[in-house]
Amino acid sequence: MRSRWSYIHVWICVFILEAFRTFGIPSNEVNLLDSRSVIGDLGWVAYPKNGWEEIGEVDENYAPIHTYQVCKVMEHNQNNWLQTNWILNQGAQRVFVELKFTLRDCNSLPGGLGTCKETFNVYYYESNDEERRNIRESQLTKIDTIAADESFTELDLGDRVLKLNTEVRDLGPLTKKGFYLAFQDLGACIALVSVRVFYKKCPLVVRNLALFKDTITGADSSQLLEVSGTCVNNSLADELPRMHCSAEGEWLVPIGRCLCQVGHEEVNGSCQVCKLGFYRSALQTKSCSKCPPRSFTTVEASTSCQCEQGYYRTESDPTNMACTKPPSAPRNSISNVNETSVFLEWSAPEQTGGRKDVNYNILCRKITAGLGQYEPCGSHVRYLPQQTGLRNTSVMVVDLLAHTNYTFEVEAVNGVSELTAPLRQYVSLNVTTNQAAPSPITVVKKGKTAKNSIAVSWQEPNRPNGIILEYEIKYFEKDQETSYTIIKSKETEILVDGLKPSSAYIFQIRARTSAGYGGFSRCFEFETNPSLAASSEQGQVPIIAVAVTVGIILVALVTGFLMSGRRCGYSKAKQDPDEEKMHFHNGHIKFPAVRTYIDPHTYEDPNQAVHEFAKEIDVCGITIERVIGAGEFGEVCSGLLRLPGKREIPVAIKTLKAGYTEKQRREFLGEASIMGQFDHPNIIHLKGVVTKSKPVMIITEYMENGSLDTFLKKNDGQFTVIQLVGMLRGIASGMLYLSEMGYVHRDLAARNILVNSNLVCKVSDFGLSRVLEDDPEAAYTTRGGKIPIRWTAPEAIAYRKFTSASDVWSYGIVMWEVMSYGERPYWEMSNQDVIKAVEENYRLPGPMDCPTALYQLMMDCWQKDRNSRPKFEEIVSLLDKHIRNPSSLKNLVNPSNRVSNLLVEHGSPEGCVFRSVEEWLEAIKMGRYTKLFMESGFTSLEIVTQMTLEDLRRVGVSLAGHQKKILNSIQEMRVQMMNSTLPI
Ligand code: ACK
Repeated sequence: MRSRWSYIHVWICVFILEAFRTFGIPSNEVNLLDSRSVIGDLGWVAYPKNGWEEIGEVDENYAPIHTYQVCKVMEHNQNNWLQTNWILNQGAQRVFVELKFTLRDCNSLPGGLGTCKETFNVYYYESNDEERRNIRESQLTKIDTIAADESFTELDLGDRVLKLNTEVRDLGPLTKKGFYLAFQDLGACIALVSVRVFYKKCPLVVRNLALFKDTITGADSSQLLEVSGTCVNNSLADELPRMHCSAEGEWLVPIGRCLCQVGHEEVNGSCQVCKLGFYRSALQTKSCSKCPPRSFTTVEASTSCQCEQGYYRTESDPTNMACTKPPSAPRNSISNVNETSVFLEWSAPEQTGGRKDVNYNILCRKITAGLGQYEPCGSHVRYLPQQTGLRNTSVMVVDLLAHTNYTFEVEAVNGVSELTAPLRQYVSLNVTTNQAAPSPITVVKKGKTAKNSIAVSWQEPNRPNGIILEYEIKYFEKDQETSYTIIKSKETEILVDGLKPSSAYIFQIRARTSAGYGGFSRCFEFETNPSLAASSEQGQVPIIAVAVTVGIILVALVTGFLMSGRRCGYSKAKQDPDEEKMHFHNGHIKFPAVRTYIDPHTYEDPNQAVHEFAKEIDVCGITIERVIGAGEFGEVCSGLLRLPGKREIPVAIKTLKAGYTEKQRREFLGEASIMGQFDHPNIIHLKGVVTKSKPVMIITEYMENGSLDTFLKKNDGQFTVIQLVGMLRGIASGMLYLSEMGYVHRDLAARNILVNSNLVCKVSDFGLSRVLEDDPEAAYTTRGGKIPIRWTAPEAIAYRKFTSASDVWSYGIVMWEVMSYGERPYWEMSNQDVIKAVEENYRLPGPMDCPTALYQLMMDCWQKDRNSRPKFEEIVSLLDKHIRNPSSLKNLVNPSNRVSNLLVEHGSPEGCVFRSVEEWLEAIKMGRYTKLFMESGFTSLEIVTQMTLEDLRRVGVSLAGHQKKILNSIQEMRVQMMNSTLPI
């Protein structure tokens, strides 16, 4: 037997050494026993003693290798037991037993051994403590019968083929602290090379920022243990993190997650602080972000960034938004006064502070006449659409008091304005309301009524807009409207007599202030009492008598009135000092203009004229600050003027240079004599003159933005159309005033308009001689006069016919200058060419982006026939309409029709019989060229009429016959257009 075993033994030793060089175990397995790693005696118990035996081998490091073998294949009834030590299960309920063994193939044994087995059994026995006693077989629980996958033969030994078997079995659920294993051999030839007992765990892991501890797998082989994780440092649970530990020691199905706290970000499974200059404010964001512009952090782990000084963030601003600041003040504010309404418009501030929520508030204050004190405007003033929180850059303020000075502050605010120191960013506008007629009377009552009379009373209008000078009571018998009577009264009641009994009369009443009449009230119908039968006949006599008497008086008065030279179209009959009575038959009321301009030439002594119209200013009140330009007679300076008892105001100071002649002095001061007669918000205002000391000076209001032409060039493209129209409206209003005063300017041009800080334009340059010595644009005409050709109407150039109508022509040129931001009219054409072109009915083309309506107005101003040109009154009212209805300015001069730097014929192309290039080409049987014309940009007849032979060649019309035909037709078209637009 010994000899039989010996060859097995030899093999095992070799094999063990080979097979055991390495062992390392997977991370999810925890050994409870590994026979290979036990240093000393294994101490397992074999029973019977001659069954299993331990072979004491050592590996190359002389560490013992514990191998048990048994090979009782030759003997019957084998039952050899090998029992391990008590193995603590360390809390595992399910453990694995890994057996490495070799097994001899029974067939390979010589002699065909009938008792030879090729399996062995494995059992276990649970106990809570180490019971050092033999365990009875009946107490054991069988784990399995183990067979070899590979058994070896004798031949294998020669080849040293390694046929080590590894079998793993699991046992459980374990309920006690530990257990024993027992191996039963029933007659096999086995070498149990190693026994490893282990349990499985799901190893500690950090998943989704949650830490899952080492977890021993469950007792059941298919059990999934749900395990809760704990959030790693500086993180918190979004949803309680959980995972499932499988029986195989694998983490499965993660649920929920942890997120880094704000101020931290996830880096390689842990939460790290945001560095300086970075922040994380929300759990939803993944990582720390750089501080937005204008903000910073002072500590790590910041959840937000602090704004730099002067910059702010509102509570609703997202943390990733740059810090912002309040806007700067609105710019380019303008006002347009219409009686007691003011239209205010401004441009958005230069700096919005980095925000899009800029809006505007209007502060209105009334300046108390005489005292110069401010008081709130009161609740009767209405703002359209509203007073505060305006998103658009304009507002209409209505129901102001007439003839009152107001100051409006337009304040720009944005979301952070409230957070800043109380520093308001605003632009202010001073406005003086005009005259406004009283509002209509709404309450009219009937008083005592008799058969021939009705007492009527009424209430003052809601908005008198001034002192009511009188009331006008219009009445007529019902259905006899064309024949009515008007009575004037200073009281709010009147007894109307001379009426027919039992008759219905219609009454309408209106109030008059210095601004004129307000609208009539609605019609009120009152009836006289019936006459008593007895007295009715007699009653006729006095009525007729009264009527005849009144008729005679009326005739006399009408005659007298007309002879007295008053041109009112009505007659009046005085009843008492406070009442006038007038009868009308389809009459009109007309009020003549009050003042006219007086030519200083009419004064023998021009000095007298100066002192009549201009105030002498004490030179001590004037501080000259700097020279702002050069005038014809000397320097123009800016400075300050302090008049006694008044606050200092900025002024412009025109000086008369030393060494002047008396004529020059007269002419210089002549301008003041003219200017001093004007008082209008769109005419430069004369403050006074200094004649008593030298240098002689003319002091006017200071216009911050200087002359209009330079100002527009400097701000090319900066204004809205409404702002430009506002400027033009101002100029037209100033010109209307001058024309009503009977003053013809003769040199109206953008260079002679001054602009203040509120974009209010004022007409200036009122030369006395009007020979225009001071205008560099003025050129001598053939008739000797010096005239600014480009701005002057043809009749004024030709025969010096200067009228308000010629001023209207110049106004058209100013419109063109304004809409083209200060471009030079007719560009570099010579004066002679301009005169010729205008004579030939050519006109300036519409400026770029100019509303068609405005270009049409310019063209109207350039009508050859001066009587066909619009009057300034019409121009003002047309511009007002456009301001009130800006959509009327939406239509722009068609850019394809606009021929830059090319004059257009007046009235074209409406006079043309053709409506399109296509139609025209078809008509002359040249339709084949339509496409070529279009592609070359000759898309409108207006452009086509400018075409030359060269243009035709470029378009691609190469046949001489076709060129001739087209050119002839163009020529015809030109003539047609001219004829259809030439004034009759
Ligand atoms: O275009 P400007 O700056 O505006 O240069 C000319 C210059 O003086 C010579 O006329 C300026 N100027 C004239 N009157 C005034 C004024 N009332 N306010 C401000 N500037 C003025 C003009």
